[in-house]
Amino acid sequence: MQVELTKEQVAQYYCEGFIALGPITTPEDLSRVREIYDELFASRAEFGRDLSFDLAGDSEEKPTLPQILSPSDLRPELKETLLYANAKRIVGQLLAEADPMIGDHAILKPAGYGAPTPWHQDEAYWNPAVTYNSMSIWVPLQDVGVEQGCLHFVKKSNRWEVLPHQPIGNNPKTHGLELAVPIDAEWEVVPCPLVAGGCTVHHNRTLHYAPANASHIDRRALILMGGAECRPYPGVRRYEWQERQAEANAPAS
Ligand SMILES: O=C(O)CCC(=O)C(=O)O
Repeated sequence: MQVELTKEQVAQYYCEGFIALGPITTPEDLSRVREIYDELFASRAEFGRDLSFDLAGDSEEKPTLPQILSPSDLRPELKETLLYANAKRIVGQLLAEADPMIGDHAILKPAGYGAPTPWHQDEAYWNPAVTYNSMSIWVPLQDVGVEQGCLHFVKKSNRWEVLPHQPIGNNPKTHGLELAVPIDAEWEVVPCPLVAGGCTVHHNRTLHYAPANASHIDRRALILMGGAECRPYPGVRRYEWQERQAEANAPAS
């Protein structure tokens, strides 16, 4: 099974900043990925705070949005799965790159108390001196609707600059970011429910969010990120929110 994007899907990604796809892997492959995913989250305490933390708060006991960075470095067999091969194909087709680079992370929204992932643009997390052309392929490992916390996107926000952000709850000790300006009623918000092993693909500037998990099943999502070579940002840009986080989290001297 090899994923081939249609011309319409490629055009929609560039025009609207995201696309939603059906399954990009087989049930057997997905089941193996889910098994590895669950093992990773069961042992997340061992990975240290550089690789595993609460994105939305600072609770070690009961994180409301636990995240693991680079799961395929921790479990290299993930790289051998059909899911990763097809994610790489999607990036390759959207960027016309034969061998695109790819990284990953994983976000779990626990059943019943998984926090919302606030509105944000991924680029707000990255180096302000650099311009990116990258994308995230967001794969739920079970069916996901609005009740479980599927992604929602603002159509055509991929064409915007990076908007002002702040740490979640305006607490600089928090890892996650949220938009620091109000949502405009004119923005066209599109929820993207998916079947297990389906995916959305969004650009690094596309505004997105995911509601809390109000259901009784954990929402497991694996996110593969791919991109083309970065270029220097044309101009000067500072991300004051990153500076506040760095200061708040610096070791006491
Ligand atoms: O999984 C989530 O709740 C958020 C994912 C996200 O923000 C992303 O993939 O860029």
